[in-house]
Amino acid sequence: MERLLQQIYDHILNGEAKQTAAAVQQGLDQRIEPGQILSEAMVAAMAEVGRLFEEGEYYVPEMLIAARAMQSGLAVLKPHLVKANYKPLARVAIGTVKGDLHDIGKNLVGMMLEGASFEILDLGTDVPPDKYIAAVKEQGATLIAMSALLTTTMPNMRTTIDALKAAGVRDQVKVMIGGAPVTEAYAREIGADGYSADASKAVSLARSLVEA
Ligand code: B1M
Repeated sequence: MERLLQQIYDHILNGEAKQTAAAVQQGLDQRIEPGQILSEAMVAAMAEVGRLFEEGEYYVPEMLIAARAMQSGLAVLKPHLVKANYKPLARVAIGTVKGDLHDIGKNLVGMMLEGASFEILDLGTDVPPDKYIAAVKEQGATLIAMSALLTTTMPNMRTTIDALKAAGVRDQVKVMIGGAPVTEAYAREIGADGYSADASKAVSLARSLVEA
């Protein structure tokens, strides 16, 4: 069993999507607990991917390829996690803010969060404030993750936070922000709960926000 979990871990680190899916299926066939496959092989591999990225050994392409391999394994695993009543850490509504169509960074953050046991509601790009509000009110999101790549769309992060307040749901949800032009100081200025510079740090930030 340990050998198979190690294989899944290695396939993810090497970005081998087909092999990851096949090894996850093999694990399920051998009656390994879905939660164990997720935490001991997949989440562990994505944590290592994050570490390698922070150490400068992996770059965005390697991280993306590994995240895609993780997702192919997750597609096989998900129905079994649902059956086993597996509880994700939190439901995260992620999107690129209104007016902004850049989604590569946002998708990477979403994949890394999914690899760390968060449930992802992907709201897409060009997301107006009312969609974030609906994700909280109607879908029970407890964490909002906003991305912006343009200096001209950054102010829509503030607009969204203000809209969450006006809708009376700001205290039901944590808000994290990121994207190339965004800074820690800007996060503080607009009343977000946190900022992260990259997808790996986004995972530790999200964990600390849901634990708080
Ligand atoms: Co655009 N673009 N673009 N573009 N584009 C930039 C952002 C730009 C810096 C290029 C430049 O001029 N040097 C510039 C912005 C200038 C500014 O505002 N200061 C720019 C511009 C001007 C534009 C247009 C206005 C161009 C035009 O039409 N005249 C236009 C705007 C369209 C719109 O959005 N309304 C536009 C369009 C496009 C394309 C459609 C062609 C394409 C996007 C394709 C897509 O996303 N599907 C595109 C691209 C690819 C880029 C660059 C080249 C690359 C962005 C990217 O994907 N990086 C970009 C230049 C650059 O950044 N070097 C540029 C890779 C990605 C992994 O990094 O998104 O930074 P990034 O995400 C990182 C971190 O920022 C962080 O984690 C990620 C991974 O570590 N992160 C988060 C991101 N979101 C996070 C959220 C978090 C936490 C961390 O928590 C919630």
